[in-house]
Amino acid sequence: MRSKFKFVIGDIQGCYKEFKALLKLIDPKKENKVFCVGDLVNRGPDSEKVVDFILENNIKSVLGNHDLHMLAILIGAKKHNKKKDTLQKVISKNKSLDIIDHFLKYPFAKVLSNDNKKTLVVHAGILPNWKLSDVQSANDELVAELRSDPEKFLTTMYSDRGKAISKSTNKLNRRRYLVNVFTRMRFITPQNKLDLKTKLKKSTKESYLPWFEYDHKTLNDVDGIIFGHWAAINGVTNHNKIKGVDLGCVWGGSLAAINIYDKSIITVESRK
Ligand SMILES: [Mn+2]
Repeated sequence: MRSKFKFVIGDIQGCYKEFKALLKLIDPKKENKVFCVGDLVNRGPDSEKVVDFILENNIKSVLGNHDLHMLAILIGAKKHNKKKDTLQKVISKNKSLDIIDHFLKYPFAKVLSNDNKKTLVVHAGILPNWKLSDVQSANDELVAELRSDPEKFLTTMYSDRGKAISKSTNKLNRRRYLVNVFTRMRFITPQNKLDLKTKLKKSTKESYLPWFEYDHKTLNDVDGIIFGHWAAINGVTNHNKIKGVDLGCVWGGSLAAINIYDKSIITVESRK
């Protein structure tokens, strides 16, 4: 069966004008053929307009770190940081419950199927030793916990937990680590330890490599992986099956969409 989704859109981060311009190019008939890679909001100028559009048009996405951050603020687990966050208008909209309801439907990982081909979408990345079933069970575990007690989840998820989990890891640290893998990871060691500080192209720490440079077991089960989150690499992975789609629109780059059928990329320049 053909997926209704045809394009995966990169990190919008409140860049409403560029988002609308991109939709005009890739989905002129408004058939809602797009799936987003997360970080729909924050840092950019028009998060409240993006949120309105997302809710009105039932746009689907995986969760990014900024989406979780917005949820944490809306639910009262975290304060809006005036120096960095640009979510004031979202908060004052008086629509918190609708926004929370909508974003809580988003998973951390999603497989889009098209013509017997499968594309995995995540915000930041996955662990190299995970098979697709492991990706799905980690996703299911987080989603179940987030939906059953959002307040507790969003209050306790913040941590730079980068140490890999084992069977003995307690539930809270396990959850923090998995959230970091799906929504914040860039560099990782062969032992699955995360460097959550470095945002550049290269880690200064020895033995840390970009997560997509390892052999990935999931690639035995899917045909490709699409991720966002890492504007500094400008989508370049030098990997024929793992593609980055965050071209840093909010930082003056561009907003991109990848066609999951032919992997072609369509971009709209930042209007900043
Ligand atoms: Mn991100």
